[in-house]
Amino acid sequence: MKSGLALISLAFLSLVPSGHPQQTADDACSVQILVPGLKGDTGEKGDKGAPGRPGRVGPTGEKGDVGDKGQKGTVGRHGKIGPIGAKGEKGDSGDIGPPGPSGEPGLPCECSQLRKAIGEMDNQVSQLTTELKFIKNAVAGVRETDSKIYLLVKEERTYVDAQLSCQGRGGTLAMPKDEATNGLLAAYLAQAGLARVFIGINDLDREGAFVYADRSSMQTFNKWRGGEPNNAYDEEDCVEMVASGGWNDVACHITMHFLCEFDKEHV
Ligand SMILES: [Ca+2]
Ligand SMILES: [Ca+2]
Repeated sequence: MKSGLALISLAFLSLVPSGHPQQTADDACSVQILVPGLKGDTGEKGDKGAPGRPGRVGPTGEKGDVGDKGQKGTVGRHGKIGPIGAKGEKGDSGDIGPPGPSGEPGLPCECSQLRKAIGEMDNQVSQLTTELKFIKNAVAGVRETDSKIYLLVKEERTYVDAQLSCQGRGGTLAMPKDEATNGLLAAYLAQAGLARVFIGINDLDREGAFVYADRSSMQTFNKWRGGEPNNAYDEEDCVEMVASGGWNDVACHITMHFLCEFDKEHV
């Protein structure tokens, strides 16, 4: 091919004689055909190229042989404190030490006198307790529970005057609120030989709605006698206790003895 494309200038070869060194004006009008020249000499070696990209990770190799034993390490940190051990057995007693120095002389002891005084006071307290009990039960004739003291007043009073009398003494008409207290008062009444006394219960505010003298409402406990309260003659708004301990509504204007009640906390 290249040989086929050899530079040929037909007109130039035929019209320009050889040895004519100068181109004429006619050269500008000549037809030129360019063809590749012969292969040149080998060039110089180029500069070293940039490093290529890392290749892909190869497959896992086979397990190698066991290596040699390493060197001994340094001492480790102290471990945690362990649990407290069981108590050991008691050891033998030590030898007796030498006697200590003598103390300073003490004051003359008055213990025997103090003991004697305390003993006398104990006797006095005991005697006073006995006397107080005698006065309360035999002279004043009171009865008591853990929290209350009861006094039977042998004076004839209407219900209202009886309540005022009890209040004047620092208490109120007796308000039995449980079986034990009611029984204590019944025995008190029977021992005194009385048939009936006023106690602190009434329906003065609202007919049929009996409340205690301190206006507290009746709870589950009551000791009404059979058929009572009957509000007889439409005038029974106060309450008496009879010797058996039973209750009965009666007229407030009649007079009879009465039972007072006192709080031990306020005595
Ligand atoms: Ca009534
Ligand atoms: Ca009645």
